Amino acid sequence: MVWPTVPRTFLALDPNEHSLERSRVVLLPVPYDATTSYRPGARAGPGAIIEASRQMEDYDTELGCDPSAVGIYTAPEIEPHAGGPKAMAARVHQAVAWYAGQDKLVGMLGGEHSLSAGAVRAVVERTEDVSVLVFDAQADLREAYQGTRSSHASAVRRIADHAPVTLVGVRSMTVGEAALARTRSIPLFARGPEPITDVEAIVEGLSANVYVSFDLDAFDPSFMAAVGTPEPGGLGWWEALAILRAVGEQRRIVGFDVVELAPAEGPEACAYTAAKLVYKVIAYATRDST
Ligand SMILES: [Mn+2]
Repeated sequence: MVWPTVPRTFLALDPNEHSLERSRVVLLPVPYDATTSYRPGARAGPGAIIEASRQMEDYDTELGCDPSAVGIYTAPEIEPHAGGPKAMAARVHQAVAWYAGQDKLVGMLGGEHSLSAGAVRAVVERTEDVSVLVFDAQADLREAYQGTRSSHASAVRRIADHAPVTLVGVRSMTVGEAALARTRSIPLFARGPEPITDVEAIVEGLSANVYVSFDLDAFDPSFMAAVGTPEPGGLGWWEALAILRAVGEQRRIVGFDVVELAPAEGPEACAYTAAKLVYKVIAYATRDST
């Protein structure tokens, strides 16, 4: 085509230039929510993130580079599985394993948080010494919730079945979850009245390889209201990015997800913020190769 077009891809990147073969990063949209117990709608999250990302600009002012230079392939959406969250996580596992098997850095766009366990499993199966850094307002450590062990409320518990977990941004949990975090010595950086500034303490507890699972409700709902379970007193934008930047600098990010955007529950700006977060994680994770 000789006329200008705007592709329906992440950052509106040219799909010929950013083909699977030529890209270092694969973004995998998974439009699925079924176990969401408060405000459903995360199934619309991946589409909203990609749509909003088409308005973003490519240069990273913080790092002084073009993170998209590594190649970012927007993969076809995974079809939802009506058999339930466990079957859906298995489908995610299958897809992430396939892309990761081609040496791609896979970023899953959710969708509800229960999907992350499938992606983590795929990464852990092919990479040694992986720990998972989870950003979340809730601990999500329940063994089961509403009759399933694969609920969004059990998301971190199911991740922990595959790899050690560090939790950041938590400000809501049950008595049982608090006890479990203590007995299992899960590093838990709760968000209180002050911002989390002890970045080194977080990074120190992580393995050489890190999978980042980012539930958007970790952010403060004042700028991230479009989530299923908004919780006051969350992380600030640069507060979270400082942690992610340090992880990218001191560890190898081997996979990530950004989940739980429920676009209908908040201002449209939330989808843009989520898209920008995805781009920042890509930037921190691939910085050496740009
Ligand atoms: Mn969660």
